[in-house]
This record gives sequence, structure tokens and C-alpha cells, in this order.
Amino acid sequence: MIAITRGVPDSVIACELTHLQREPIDAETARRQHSHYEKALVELGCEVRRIEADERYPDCVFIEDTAIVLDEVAVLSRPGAESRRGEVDAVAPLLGEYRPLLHIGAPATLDGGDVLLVERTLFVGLSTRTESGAVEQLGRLLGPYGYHVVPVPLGGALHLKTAVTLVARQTLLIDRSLVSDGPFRGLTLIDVDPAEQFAANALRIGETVLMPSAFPLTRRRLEDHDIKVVTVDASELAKAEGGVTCGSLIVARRRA
Ligand code: CIR
Repeated sequence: MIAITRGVPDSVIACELTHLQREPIDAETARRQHSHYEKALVELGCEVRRIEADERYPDCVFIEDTAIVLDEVAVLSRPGAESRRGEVDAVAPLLGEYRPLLHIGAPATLDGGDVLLVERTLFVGLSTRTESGAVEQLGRLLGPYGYHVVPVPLGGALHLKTAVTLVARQTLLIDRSLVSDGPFRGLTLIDVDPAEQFAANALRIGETVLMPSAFPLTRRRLEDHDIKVVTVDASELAKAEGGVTCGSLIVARRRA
């Protein structure tokens, strides 16, 4: 696997915020934690390719939002926040080394953080960043590859993957206070511990789940389901509403 990441700019203090109050973010601490995250990805078998930070884009470290990577193709997003649109430009050439590129076209917007892939189904959160027009485009673009696109209404979460992520085959970690379980019938659901806000964002790499160290009770719940968990301290970028999925684009190597 390849993990495409991006550096943390000093301008991260001016990041977009939707649900949290602004508090000071120490870019150096964020960089240190982000490089531990990259190290964890290497230990889980990824080759990390980091794109340099761009000071014009305070949120550029959250590279997940710029694309959806599938086995056959990648779809470049058109981020919902105006301040983030230009982030895609630096990602396209690198991602293009691994996949043919498709695009979400204006005026629709979509953030990669709203797209949860479960086998051949893409659940797409209708958040403040992702519009139904983008869901329709995804259906048209990816239908020919056999993907099924399911829109998911979203209430109090920034992105769908703030509320629900894949942690094992057909198994989701979910915060039902943020998203209804209705669209996920038939899948195994593990609830976050209610005492842990923002614990549903976990990143599955192979058979292991990477999650922030801030959620030990939710971690225990995953381990009780025999899921192997590795943790990292992601507290500094959490102040910018980032979790562990947002920091990378995971590209599976295709068999030669
Ligand atoms: C934003 O509001 O866009 C950033 N401050 C946080 C983005 C987090 N991305 C993600 O969850 N996929």
C-alpha cells in the first residue's frame, strides 16, 4: 500500500472550523504527531509519500478530503469549503501515478471524508461540504465499475467518517448520536463508548485499525471484537477537527 500524506503548514492555526471553538494549534506539535502517524502507517506496511505543505491552504494536511481512491480509479473531489479547493491541484499528479483520474465537476462539491467504502458500496454523507449533485455524479462515474452509491443524511458531524468508519470486514464503528444506523442495515455495528466524543473515526489498514490514543474505552470495544488496534496521539490536529482517516490517502498497490 501507498499512503499519500501532506505536511502541516504554519497557517493551520487558520483552519476551517465547524463544530469546535478555535484554540491555539502548535504547528510543531502537530508536525511531530503527524510524523508519528506516518511512522505507524509504515509499520502497518505502507510506503509513505508526503506532499509538501502549502501555506496558502491551512487545511492541506487533511488530504483525505481531496480524493476517493478505489481499486480501478481515483475521483478528485471538489472540496466544499472554498478555502480548500486548491488543495486538489498538488494531489492530482501524484495520485495520477497510481490510478486513472476522474473528477467531481462544478458546481457540485464533495469532501473525501464523506465517503465510506464498504466493498462495492460507497456511502456518501450529505454534510455541509458534500451535496447531492456530487452523489449523482459519483453514481454516474462509478456505476460502470460496479459501485453502488448510497446517500446518507448527516446531522451533527462534519463528515460521514467522523460518525462511522470501517473497522473489519462488513463491520462499522459508529456513533449513533451523529448518524442514523438506517443505511447500514445488514452490517455489524460496534458503538463507540458514549463517554468518548469523536471516537468513531478509525483507519483500517489491512487487518489492523489505527485510532487516536484519546479513546481507550472505544479501543476496548474493538478489541473485544478481536480487532487489532494501534493508537497514535492525534490531539493537536483534533483541535482542527481532524481525525486519523483525514491524514492520508491509502492507495492499494495493484497486482502486476
Ligand atoms: C476542515 O474543516 O475541513 C478541516 N479543519 C478538518 C478536515 C477533517 N477532514 C476529515 O475529517 N476528512
